[in-house]
Amino acid sequence: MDWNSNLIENLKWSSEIINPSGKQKVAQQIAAKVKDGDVLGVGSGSTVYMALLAIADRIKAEKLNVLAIPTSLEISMFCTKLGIPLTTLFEHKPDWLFDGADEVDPNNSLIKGRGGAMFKEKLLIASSPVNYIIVDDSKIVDKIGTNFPIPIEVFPQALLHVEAELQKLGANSIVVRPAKGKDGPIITENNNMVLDCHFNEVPLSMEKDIKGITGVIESGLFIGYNLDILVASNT
Ligand code: ABF
Repeated sequence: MDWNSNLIENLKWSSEIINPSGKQKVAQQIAAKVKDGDVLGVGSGSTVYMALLAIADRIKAEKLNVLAIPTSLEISMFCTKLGIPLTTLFEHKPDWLFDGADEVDPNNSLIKGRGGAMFKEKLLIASSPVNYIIVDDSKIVDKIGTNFPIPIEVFPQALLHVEAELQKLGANSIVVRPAKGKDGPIITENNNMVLDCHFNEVPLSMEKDIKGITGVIESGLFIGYNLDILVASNT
């Protein structure tokens, strides 16, 4: 017997309401790249939602066989709502991936992780041969770390140890990310906490230095990955 999926179908998603035209154009470009038989890595963010809507239209109209590997539970539910079948990294390797970002510098270094899903996002980017990152012009910066802190997912018992080690790396502000709308810290899908950190400088070695701290699961720094940046212009 099939599950009654009304619960998921009735969920509302902000991207269905907010639909700026620049992002919409890039979402259509992403959807146009989909080929029958593709396994897609699906990141998070508003343009990702729009691209999924456009991809779902193509799947229906052209009866395409496409599988999605999602980076979060939220994206899994959105794919399910749209009728896009899911798979996992156990079963498939992505053919290509699309995702958003919070900052991009001229070397294509990124800060990601506003949604706290950077561990899975990085795992998918590392597993995928082609990665499209969709940003609007407000995300383009000369130096990453300008507007956004670097998010770091931390095993909770390691919090104080990681804080001390981050200070040694030059962190000048470290904040435990609070839960939305309630007391206490945000808890990731992996049952960890997120530290949002500012550094005066972010050298090329910083991603590896942070990852080298025992207790760090992953950071939202992406340096030296194979990325194609697609800019959705706001003008
Ligand atoms: C995910 O969504 C995160 O890594 C990033 O923080 C955020 C970007 O969302 P949007 O494109 O809506 O700004 O990609």
